[in-house]
Amino acid sequence: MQLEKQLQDTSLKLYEKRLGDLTKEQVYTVLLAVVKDMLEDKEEISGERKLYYFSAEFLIGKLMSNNLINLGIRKEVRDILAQNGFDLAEIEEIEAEPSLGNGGLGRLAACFLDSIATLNLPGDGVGLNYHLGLFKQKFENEKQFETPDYWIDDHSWLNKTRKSYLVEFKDFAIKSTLYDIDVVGYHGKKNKLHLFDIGSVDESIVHDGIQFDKDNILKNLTLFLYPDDSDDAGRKLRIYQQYFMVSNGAQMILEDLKRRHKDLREMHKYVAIQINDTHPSMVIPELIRLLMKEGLTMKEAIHTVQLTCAYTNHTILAEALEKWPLSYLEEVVPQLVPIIEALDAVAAIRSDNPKVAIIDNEKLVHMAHMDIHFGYSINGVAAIHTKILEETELHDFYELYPSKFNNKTNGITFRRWLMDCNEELTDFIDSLIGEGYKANAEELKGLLKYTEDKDVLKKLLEIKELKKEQLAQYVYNKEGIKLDTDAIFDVQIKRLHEYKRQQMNVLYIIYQYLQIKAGKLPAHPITCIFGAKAAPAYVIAKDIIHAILTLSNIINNDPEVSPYLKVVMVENYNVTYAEKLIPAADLSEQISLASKEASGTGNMKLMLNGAVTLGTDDGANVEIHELVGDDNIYIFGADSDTVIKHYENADYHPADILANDKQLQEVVDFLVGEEMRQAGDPTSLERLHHELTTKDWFMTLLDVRDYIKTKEQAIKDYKEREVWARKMLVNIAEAGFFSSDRTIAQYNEDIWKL
Ligand code: 475
Repeated sequence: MQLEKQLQDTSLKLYEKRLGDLTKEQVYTVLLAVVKDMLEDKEEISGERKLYYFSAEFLIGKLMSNNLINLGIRKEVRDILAQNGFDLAEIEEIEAEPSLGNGGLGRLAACFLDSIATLNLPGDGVGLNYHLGLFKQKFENEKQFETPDYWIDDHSWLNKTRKSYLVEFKDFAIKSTLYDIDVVGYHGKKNKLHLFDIGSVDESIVHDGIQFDKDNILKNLTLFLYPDDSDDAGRKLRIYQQYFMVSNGAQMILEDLKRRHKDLREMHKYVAIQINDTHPSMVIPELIRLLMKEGLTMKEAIHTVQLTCAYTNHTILAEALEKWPLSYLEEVVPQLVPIIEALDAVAAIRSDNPKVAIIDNEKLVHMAHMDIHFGYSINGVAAIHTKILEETELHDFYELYPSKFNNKTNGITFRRWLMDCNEELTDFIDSLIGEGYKANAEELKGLLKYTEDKDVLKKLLEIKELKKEQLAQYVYNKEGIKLDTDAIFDVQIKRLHEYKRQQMNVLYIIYQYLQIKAGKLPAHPITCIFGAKAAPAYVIAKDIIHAILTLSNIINNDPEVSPYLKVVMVENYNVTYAEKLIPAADLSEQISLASKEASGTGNMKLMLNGAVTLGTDDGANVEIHELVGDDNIYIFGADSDTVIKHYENADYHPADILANDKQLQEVVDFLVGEEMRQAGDPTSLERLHHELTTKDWFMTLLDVRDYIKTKEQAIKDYKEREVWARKMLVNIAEAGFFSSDRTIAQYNEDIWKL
């Protein structure tokens, strides 16, 4: 009653009309105003000791439905809107998605904020308010093009605050503006996401897709997430962005401590800082610098900073481990250089091993090294990842600081990745085991008692069918492609990267196509669905997209083949699309080269929604495998030890494999055969073919045979509907471990101690 009145009153105030007479856009604006008021009134979580989660990315996605769920009013709002002739789902679609992240790392940060608030822990996010998030992907001539993604409009969740700090660079100083987004916990109080910005950013400098003048910092500082760093100007802009983020965050933290009359020498008693990958690593020297300005000696400053900062590593890929030339830092933030040199000197006293130096012989600053020396914790994001860090990648550091290392297997928030995106499944689970699992995810195990219950299994299949139909409708509206919901929905959705091996899936598709052409039909029709963006400067990744789109044209238009095999790559894959694809997936493709995927989190979301994993023993797949057992997962491929040995011995050569496998050679050569050249761009296809046959750095050909075989088995098993439904049930039941509430409880227990 109260809520209905609020909505009607707001409707009259804003539009002088009753709710039922508004347009959908107006209804969205009214709902946003009411929900923002409710958030405003929520109490903030407080405590002596507070966490600041520093991250260059917060891939929050749309927030309306999540906020309604966490405020506990979603059903009520839906009913009120229905009475007034509106469908809540349609209203929620209107919100623009803030794409403030690339993929897993950014989405993890968003899930963590949800869980931190839900567990009633005082913890805020600190990041940047990119005016244009990650680019919007467009397909033209079977190729990816990037266009700007404007997401900030009059009605966003951003609240402009009065906080502002002066950030000094070598040649100028900038005053920041702080925007906050309220983060409300599930049936709980709230924290904040702080996004820093400047007033002078100029969106009109963007031209020809996402090009812009990289040297004009006042106009471009917070314009884009991860500007293209393939040139010097782009790399320097990243340093500007990173320093701007951490200097603002550090100033905000110290201001708060002073307001609370705390002794800055004891900052570590009141503050924990989690450094999400190395993008915020400059927070360490910046805090030291600011504390020294406040009168601490360098020794005192280092002491308290070292007890405040903790670092999470998300990848072992060399390209993602940031190393900044000291000369760049001198050009952008010279005030940090003497401090970093001092830290390097302290590190050199602790160990004379050149492999753990902060500044190397080529005068490159290794950001991760600084984090490990001057943080109190370093964690990997899945058991196998942490083990590889300890034993291989960061072994010298592990010997130096064994007790700093710990594992925190990633997790996902069930509020978004079950309750929000799959209400039908949520309601069904509620009816079987009650709602306790929403606060204590381990209770999902209660579902295991239904593994022999035919009605339950049947109902699970019906829900999956329904979600597939909903997806088919959505895809048809967006892409104009008709999906056959009887087919297996085989889903690979993640950033495009060679280590994730979308190209292996491509080879499978070619293999299957050639089989069908030769009259050998698959056990069951299969629809291969991709969603992925390629980094704008990553040429081979774009070639892989081109191969997928070209193949999909050939296959979908071939009446002989398309009843059995279809290929769809959805345009502009983002959080919103993920929320539609995940509940509809049958098979979850997690096929990275073992040792390379730190954890993966899509694997967890898909499992929770009843998809069965087809994957390598990599990242969190290993833990999924242990939980569900051999019968409920399809594992294939070389293990991480084998892969690491191949790299050490440099003895992997794709040509050796092709020389002994005529059929595989034929499959690979199809990429540059007549059909593909006619339908696509020969230059791009040849480049991909050349890469695969001469380098294949991520060992596609090593695993592709086992992959094809295992996938064929999965397709066969899928036909046994009840047996398959049991696999689905076990996956859902065992997904409780992957709740980010569990992950955050562990971070707090072992690292933050809030
Ligand atoms: C891992 N992003 C996943 C996920 O822990 C893991 C790096 C440099 C610049 C921009 N973005 C990045 C990542 O490294 C990233 O997203 N890493 C991912 O972190 C969360 O589940 O395996 O690849």
